Amino acid sequence: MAFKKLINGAALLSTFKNIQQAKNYKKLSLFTLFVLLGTNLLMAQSSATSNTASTEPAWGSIAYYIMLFFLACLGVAIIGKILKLYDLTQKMQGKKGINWNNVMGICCAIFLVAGSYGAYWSLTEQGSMSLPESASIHGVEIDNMFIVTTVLTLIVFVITQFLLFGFAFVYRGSDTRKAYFLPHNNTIEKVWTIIPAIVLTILVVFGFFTWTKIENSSEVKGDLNIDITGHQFAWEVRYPGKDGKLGNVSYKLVTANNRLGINYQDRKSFDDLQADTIVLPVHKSIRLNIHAQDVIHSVYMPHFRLQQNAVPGLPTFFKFVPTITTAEMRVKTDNPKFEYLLYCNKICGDGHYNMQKVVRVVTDAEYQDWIAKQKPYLTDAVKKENKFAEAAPSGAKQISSNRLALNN
Ligand SMILES: [Cu+2]
Repeated sequence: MAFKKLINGAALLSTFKNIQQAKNYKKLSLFTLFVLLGTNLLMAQSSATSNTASTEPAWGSIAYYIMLFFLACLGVAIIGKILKLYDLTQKMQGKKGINWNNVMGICCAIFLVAGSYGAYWSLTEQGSMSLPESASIHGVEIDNMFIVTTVLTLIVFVITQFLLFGFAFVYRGSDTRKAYFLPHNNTIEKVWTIIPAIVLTILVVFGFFTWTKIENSSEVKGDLNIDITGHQFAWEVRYPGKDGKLGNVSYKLVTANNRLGINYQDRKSFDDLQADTIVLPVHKSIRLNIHAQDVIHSVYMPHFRLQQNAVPGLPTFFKFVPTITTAEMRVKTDNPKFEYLLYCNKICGDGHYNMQKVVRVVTDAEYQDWIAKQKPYLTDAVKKENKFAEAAPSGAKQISSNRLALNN
């Protein structure tokens, strides 16, 4: 209410002669308020940027673009008013006013040219930013699919935009021409229904076969099994030990010392290793076993064209073969600090942004070196908790009979 009073007050205080003038003052005071608010917002953002010593300039903020948009609208409105005024003056002088059909037609032609250039600029400037070079075998197939779809939609886009705005310009309203009324045409209906249906069917079938090939686990035997578990807000990575097999896990077994709920009744789990970084040997088939402990997360590795949801209670997996080592990619991208990254691609809570992990693709020899240095999950604390017998590094009898207590 106070805000409304302020606005009306501003209008009342002004020396207006009639109601229309009062309304204008009201609009003007609203606009002033908006500009003030926008300026404050801009200044606040610019000071926040300087405080955090970020390199992002103030003009990169959303407020700036909103202001720019309103300014552009204002510009268009002013030009419109001037034209209208000119039109009226011409008519008052008995001359022919502005031909608005021509104005609209030319506007459509300008929009076609400017829009086409905008689309071209966007494709050439930003197209290369959309996805980095694929670093996995199946990634190349996904990229091919992406390119085919983009080219097809681009052809349709160019044809339809030229027809739409070209017709609006060439056949703009004229006193000498009468529009042809076309209520219905079966041939046109058939053409624009059947052609897109065929093209879309080809694309969907193409996609279906590619996806089946990627997902078909029976064809590829996983050379390396890695468990990846998402929880708010981190990823846990588990590598198999010398036996090459991972032990079973169960959420019921999760404790402070056993955060993955590894089942230590399962001998395969004795040598399972924990790792901070995901290190992958190049040209080997990797099977990521994906788990979640609380909410839905998503394993997303854009360079490998890999994304799979991590769903609590529903373990999933994804198989892929990395083809380019991190060192090779550093040369290719001319960036000595380049790293492959794993992100969480589900907004899973306020610390979601923090769910990032470095993925390093290395040669087989480098991988063997690295894996030899990783520590097992079976620490002394876990052994104590599970009442492992003293000095029993291998063999099934090292677990005491009290281990069922874990299930409580
Ligand atoms: Cu997450």
